[in-house]
Amino acid sequence: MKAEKIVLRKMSMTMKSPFQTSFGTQLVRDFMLVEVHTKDFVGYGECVVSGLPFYSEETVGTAWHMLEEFLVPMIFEKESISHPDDIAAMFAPIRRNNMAKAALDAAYWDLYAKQKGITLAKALGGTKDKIEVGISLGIEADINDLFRNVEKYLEQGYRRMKIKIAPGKDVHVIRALRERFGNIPMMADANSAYTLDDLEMLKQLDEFDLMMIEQPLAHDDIIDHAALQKELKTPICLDESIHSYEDARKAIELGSTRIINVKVGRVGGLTEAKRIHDLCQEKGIPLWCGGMLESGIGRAHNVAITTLPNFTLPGDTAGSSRYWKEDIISPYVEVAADGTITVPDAPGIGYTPVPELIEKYTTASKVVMRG
Ligand code: OSB
Ligand code: MG
Repeated sequence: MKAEKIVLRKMSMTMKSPFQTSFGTQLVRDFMLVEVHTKDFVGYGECVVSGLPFYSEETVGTAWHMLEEFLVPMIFEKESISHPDDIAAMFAPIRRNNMAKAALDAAYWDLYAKQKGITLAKALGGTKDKIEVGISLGIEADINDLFRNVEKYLEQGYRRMKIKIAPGKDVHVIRALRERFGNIPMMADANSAYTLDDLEMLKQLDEFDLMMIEQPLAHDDIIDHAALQKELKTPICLDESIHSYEDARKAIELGSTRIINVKVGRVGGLTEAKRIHDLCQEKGIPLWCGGMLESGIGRAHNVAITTLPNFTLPGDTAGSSRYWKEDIISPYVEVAADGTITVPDAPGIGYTPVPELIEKYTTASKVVMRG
């Protein structure tokens, strides 16, 4: 794969409704896209940063800097790239900046599959032609709005409800949902809002038979989570704490996590996501694919990675229309009435990025040519 041209884009898309977590509220998604152009194909990757460094330290500004100054020049130093795994190896000396790296890794995986004329799912070693999905629901000021959301997405067929919690919006919210909706598949995501001082409150959640509690403690912790897991019946699922295969290995070894949420951006790309997949399969740790409120392009990559066999729990890859009035791919990612997405069979990511729509939501771009 010989890149002739790489295009970097800053994107800004407004969601249908604000999404509130314990670390803030988002309505506008500022992120980046990268396009890798060869003579015959274009590979697309989404960089799932946001405007503010609250979920992770990376932002549009830091990712742009890393891509422009370091990552894209490294690609052009090579005559060509023979396999997308080489991208991860090439970027390894650069510390962290995983979302910036993942964007190019994803574009090369798309390119690789397109050149071979196969789906990205197949290129990654996927084994499913349908994936199961759930939905992530933000914190609502009025619990009736949350009730309405749960009702709406249950009706649409989503296979599990993930409820964002934060101090003051936790036990009573989960209790109210259990009382109203009965034994639906449900989990909670705290986005690091608690500490071990909240142990008694966290133990109260055990009563509600949640599938798991996601990232209750600090974003950079795997020690306290191990202590907490010993006290809880509910399985802990780490999100923010896992940036790599090594993080996953250590967290599993310590007993800090019984389930892992894999986000391609957070772990630095699809190659690393595959390594984590294989490790977790061997260790008996089930996975699901997390989301970063992606446009259709990042969403398509998430669909593809979820076809790997150890992604056994419904992920956060909801349909395009849950977020966007207008998505930048055709067709949209659609969730069927049974809560599944049928994996597309066109080569590469399988959904077609629409150049005019990409242009419409681009706020800045830079074209870098070989040589
Ligand atoms: O913690 O999983 C998270 C969105 C942005 C940042 C972090 C998270 C989320 C979500 C939404 O839960 C997942 C999605 O619908 O894309
Ligand atoms: Mg999370």
